[in-house]
Amino acid sequence: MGAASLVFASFVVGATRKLSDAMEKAFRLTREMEYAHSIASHAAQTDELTGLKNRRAFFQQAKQTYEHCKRNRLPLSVLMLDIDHFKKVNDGHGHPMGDRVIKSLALFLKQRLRKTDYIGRYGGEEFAVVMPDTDLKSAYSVLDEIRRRFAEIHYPAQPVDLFCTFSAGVVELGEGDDALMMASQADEALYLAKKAGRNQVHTLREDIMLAKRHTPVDVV
Ligand code: GH3
Ligand code: MG
Ligand code: MG
Repeated sequence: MGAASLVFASFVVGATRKLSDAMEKAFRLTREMEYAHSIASHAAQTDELTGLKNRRAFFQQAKQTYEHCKRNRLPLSVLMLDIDHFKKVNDGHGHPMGDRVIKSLALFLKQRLRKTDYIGRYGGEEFAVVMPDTDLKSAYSVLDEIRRRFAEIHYPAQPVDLFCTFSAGVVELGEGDDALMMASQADEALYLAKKAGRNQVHTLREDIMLAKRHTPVDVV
């Protein structure tokens, strides 16, 4: 009887150890899968060149911000930026220089915008920005200052250094029925900035534009 108990006890100990090993392995595999999933999901939302949100991820977040600001009656501004004469940069200085300018503008925006603002790479040399809790006048001022400073950067090149500018459009909550519509209105304002001579920020509101007239400087 004593021997049988001993055999049974050692069987239980062995089985418990195997079960515990199997559970530990299962936990480890689950953690590894979660890690792999988070890497894949980050990659699916991120633009490879700039590390910014890609267009899809940007819009997912923009929709949420739009709903939040609308529900809580908070101001919200949406911006669209496009580098001026970018084809000339690629044609005159090569694609790697073009990439460098895109990366530089992405970093420049990241450093100068607030932590709560977010940026998406909307297309090749186009960026979209959401500024929660920011009205049109403030968004316009911030962006115009960024535009002015960005135009001062020079990229060493031959025979002369390269300077780049961007044009931008800004709209605020109310100028569009949803996030997508706001982006399309900001695009319309951007088009006005291009048409007016580039290297400038436009809104669809005359009063804001009249408050801060500036001379465009087409430097590329
Ligand atoms: P505009 O002032 O009217 O915006 O003129 P633009 O020359 O910038 O016009 P457009 O938007 O047509 O040109 C954009 C160019 O950007 C065309 C495309 O080859 C280039 N491009 C798109 N994506 C990339 C990229 O990732 N890297 C580089 N180097 N070039 C890109
Ligand atoms: Mg473009
Ligand atoms: Mg362009």
